[in-house]
Amino acid sequence: MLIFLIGMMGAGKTTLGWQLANKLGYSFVDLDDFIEKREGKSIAQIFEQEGQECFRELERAALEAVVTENTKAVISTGGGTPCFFNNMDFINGQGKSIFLNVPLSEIFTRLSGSNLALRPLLANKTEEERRLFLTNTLAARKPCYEQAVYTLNGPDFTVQALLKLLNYN
Ligand code: SKM
Repeated sequence: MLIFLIGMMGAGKTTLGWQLANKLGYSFVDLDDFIEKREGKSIAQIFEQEGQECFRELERAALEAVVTENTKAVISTGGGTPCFFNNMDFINGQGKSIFLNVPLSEIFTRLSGSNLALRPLLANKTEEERRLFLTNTLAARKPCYEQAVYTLNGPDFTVQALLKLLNYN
């Protein structure tokens, strides 16, 4: 069984994915970390040196590799992963997808307190530009995220709520 967590940056995919994997005794894969290890570069370096288009190709290839290498895993995808190529269909063909739906205001607050240098799409933007970017990006991505099999409404999530959703208890 493969379980994919999807949603915007700042939704909590990595933290919750790790907790869920631990609880289930599954492997945990953070797709951004996987890409960084595979390429030997940070996500920020890939964006800077090769551009977003190249990153999206590496991301798709990484998604396929993770699916090939794992049978029981919780996979926290990157914020944009489901919205490029046919990645969302691919994800839904491989396992159970869960959209972590967090209100934009909360995402904005969380990301403002994070290290923006690690988030190339937000780095070098003013607060106003970040707000506009996140507003537009969430609006554009939502129809894609909503193709997930399950949606969990935040801002905060518990492993128990996830397990219940997945019918594991
Ligand atoms: O995959 C990384 C990368 O910074 C792009 C991204 C996005 O498009 O929302 C989110 C991150 O997880």
